[in-house]
Amino acid sequence: MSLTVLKSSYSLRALCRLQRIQGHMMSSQAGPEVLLEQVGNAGVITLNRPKALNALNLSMIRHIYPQLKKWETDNQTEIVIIKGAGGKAFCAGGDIRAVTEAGKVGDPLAQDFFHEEYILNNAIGTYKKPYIALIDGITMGGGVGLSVHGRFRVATEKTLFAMPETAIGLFPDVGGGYFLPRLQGKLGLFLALTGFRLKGRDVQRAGVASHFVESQKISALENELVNLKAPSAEALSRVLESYQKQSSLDAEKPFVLDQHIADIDRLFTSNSVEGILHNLKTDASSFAKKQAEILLKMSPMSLKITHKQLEKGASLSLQDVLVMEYRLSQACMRGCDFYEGVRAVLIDKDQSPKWNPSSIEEVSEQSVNDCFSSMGEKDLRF
Ligand code: QUE
Repeated sequence: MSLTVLKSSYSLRALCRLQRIQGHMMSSQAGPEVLLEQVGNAGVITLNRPKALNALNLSMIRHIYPQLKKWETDNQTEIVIIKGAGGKAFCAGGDIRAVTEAGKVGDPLAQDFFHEEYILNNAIGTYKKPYIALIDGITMGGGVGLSVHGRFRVATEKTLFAMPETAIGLFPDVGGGYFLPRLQGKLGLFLALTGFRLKGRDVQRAGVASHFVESQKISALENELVNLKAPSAEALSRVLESYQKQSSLDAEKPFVLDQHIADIDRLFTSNSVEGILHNLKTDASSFAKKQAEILLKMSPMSLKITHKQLEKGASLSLQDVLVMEYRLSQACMRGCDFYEGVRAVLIDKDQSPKWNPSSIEEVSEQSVNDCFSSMGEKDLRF
């Protein structure tokens, strides 16, 4: 089968050394789920499951990781670019439906997926060459893990960012425990507990993206990046800043949370989820009431895990956060809310999960602490 990949998207293709390095055949006609190419000076990763919003599965992780490590020491590769195919999504998350199905029948995929995903997240966070994520579309959960730890993250007006895991009985993983508590004030905890969605320029204003460039300029930007002769971090910054300067879309629009940021810092400051809910319920503002309603729909167990995850993560390295999150992922696989959340949101789509325990008050401190316990030999190691 012939695999001609994305050649036409590069106007200087005659000058580019374009080589399809590796791809995974998903099924007979669907083509590779991830494209790994050398284009000019760059290693280019294209997440290529557009019908599934480029959701990340274990097979994609197993193709990306070894190639990323090869590029890290390869003399011909100066930078790495990651993007999504199809124009709609960068990556809408992990293929968690497959993970929960594996978890139900004791298939090792349920461990391997998180294990290998977090190893990949760490490889991105510690990458020795400039890593540039073009997050031009939906970027949630697992997609955030493929971008946020990299040196450059370019948002567009099509970027939709969220860590929505408390809605499915999980927690904001892929290093959420590291980057979220490092956002301004209590913004990260707010995003983590409520799953609030940030769009376009606001993704940069929140500190998740490093740059904002209009979507229609992204392919020209990519072309310039792959053809840079000496792509030092400074040279890349200059190119990205020049594209950013030429992108005036929504420049005058204030940050969506401008009016609420002081309230978020005040209301989300508490050493417990119960305390935050109390703050929200007793506040006079409609914003606070709305956030209380949102939190009451989320998995109570997930909310308590997430609160502690970010509290601990604030003073841990990315590696130590990922060790903690791997323990949490396996605790969620042992519980029931993750299965019930995926059923309600992704399978039956009834949006009516029956959480167990069903209220915050019923979640014991002990049961939360147990999720953070060492797994000894089975712990994630780097
Ligand atoms: C909350 C989530 C996820 C979600 C929806 C939520 C999530 C996730 C996906 C997703 C989206 C498209 C896919 C897919 C998974 O949706 O984590 O396989 O094709 O991965 O409300 O946490």
